[in-house]
Amino acid sequence: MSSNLVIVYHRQPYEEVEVDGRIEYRENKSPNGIVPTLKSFFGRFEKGAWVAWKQAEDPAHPDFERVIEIDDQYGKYTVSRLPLTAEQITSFYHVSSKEAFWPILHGFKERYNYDPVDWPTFREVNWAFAEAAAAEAADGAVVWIHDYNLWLVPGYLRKLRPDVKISFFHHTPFPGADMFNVLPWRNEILESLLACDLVGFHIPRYVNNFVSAARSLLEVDTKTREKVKPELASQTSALSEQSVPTQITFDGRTINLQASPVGVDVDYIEQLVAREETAAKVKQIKQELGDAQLILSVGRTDYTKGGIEQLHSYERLLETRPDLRGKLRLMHVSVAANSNMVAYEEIQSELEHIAGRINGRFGSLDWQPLALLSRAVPFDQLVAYYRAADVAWITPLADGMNLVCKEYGAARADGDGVLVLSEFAGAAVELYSAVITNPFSHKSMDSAISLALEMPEEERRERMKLMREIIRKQDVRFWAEDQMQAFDSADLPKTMIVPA
Ligand code: GDG
Repeated sequence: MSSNLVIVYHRQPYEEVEVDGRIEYRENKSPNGIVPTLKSFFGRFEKGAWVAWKQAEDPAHPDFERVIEIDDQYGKYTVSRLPLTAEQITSFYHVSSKEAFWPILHGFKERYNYDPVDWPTFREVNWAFAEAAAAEAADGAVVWIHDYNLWLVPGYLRKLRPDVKISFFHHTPFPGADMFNVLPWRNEILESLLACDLVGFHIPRYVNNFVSAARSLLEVDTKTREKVKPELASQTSALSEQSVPTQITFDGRTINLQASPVGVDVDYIEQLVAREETAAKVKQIKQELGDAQLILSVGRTDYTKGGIEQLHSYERLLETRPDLRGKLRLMHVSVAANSNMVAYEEIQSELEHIAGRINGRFGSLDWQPLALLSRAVPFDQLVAYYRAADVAWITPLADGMNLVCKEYGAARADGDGVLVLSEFAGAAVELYSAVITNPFSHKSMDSAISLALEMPEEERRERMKLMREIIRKQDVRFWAEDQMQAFDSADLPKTMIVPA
């Protein structure tokens, strides 16, 4: 009971590597993404702890140390590893979280798989996380819980430790009542979230949706409603909102609500871009391309990321524009993060099938229209691709934020490059100068990619300049400050909103 900040996130904050029979804890392979960002918060608190799970044959007698001390560039912190059986992991994570919650959060009712959900196991695992967090937290500590697979932790933790400040951040979209209420456990989930002091989302739309779901089921009251800052209320995105509630009351308590978009580490990405090795990689990529334009698409293999719709659009482009054959390359990086899940394996084979067909239909000995990469690319290599790509094509069907598009902008210190971005990515609310497209419409997808490929340099630079200003301003440090401010005070963070 001694940590002032306890981060509760299902994944461990490092990779375990066995060297000469000893376990070493190493930085995650991808130094980008959310894990290093979360770890950087430890530097701001006297003592920090992280709670995650680790698979064990026998959870009562795990074959690993439950709590370990880490001392890395982010300082000293402890990591509590909850021993879970393979069955518990499958049930709580792969089934309940990924097959039932994930599709609903992203608006895919038809993919929602309700029957296999074992709710008692979900409760049991969330209870174990709450107990581990309660054991780590000092008096009045901040306990910061992440994402929907830990939805019940706040409610349990409030019972175990009424003294701690509980904050919950949603990395996914939050759907409106019509969609959320498909979940039969809706009341229990909402009551748990309303046991928090602060509930955070990327953008105002998700806050509004959360309130709509809460209002539909519980006696809640929204205390204040403020106008969304003009740059976040642009009409270009389907996810824009004009006003947003900032507090909700339930059961005699007031819960702060926050819309705070996660940013990327612009300084780090710019440093990578400035390296000589990166310049050499970019040169090599360009040499290999010759006169062809490079279109880059990066995302996890997931139906929400819209990879299949994108390949169909590319096929239509090559079909209707024979003049472009030989003059384009699409690099489609689609990495599976959840192995052994049927839904993802199906997407992977569908992607391979369409990619094979496109290359077969249009390719030749000298020209391959597309490269499909199913393995993770090292981040410094990815940055070289960002820097070399004429167009970044990021068109998820639904996405809480999407960091890839921000990484692309951060890598374009040269001021060139075009971003084609889905209006259903949270980032579209901020990055209004991208070519915004609707991935559900063939017409919109096809015209957006054509526009991007043909855009004059002056316009490209103008749009990129506007985009980079926002990506730089609302970077990962800005998000961290916003979170700190929100933890510190009962007042709402004012960075995203102005009084009505
Ligand atoms: C969830 C929400 C929200 C991808 N391929 C490679 C690689 N990546 C890295 C990217 C980026 C990260 O993975 C993906 O981040 P996203 O934000 O795009 O997507 P999710 O994983 O779905 O994240 C999302 C996010 O949480 C944060 O709140 O934005 O909406 O779904 O950083 O660079 N990295 C490397 N090689 C790859 O091949 N090294």
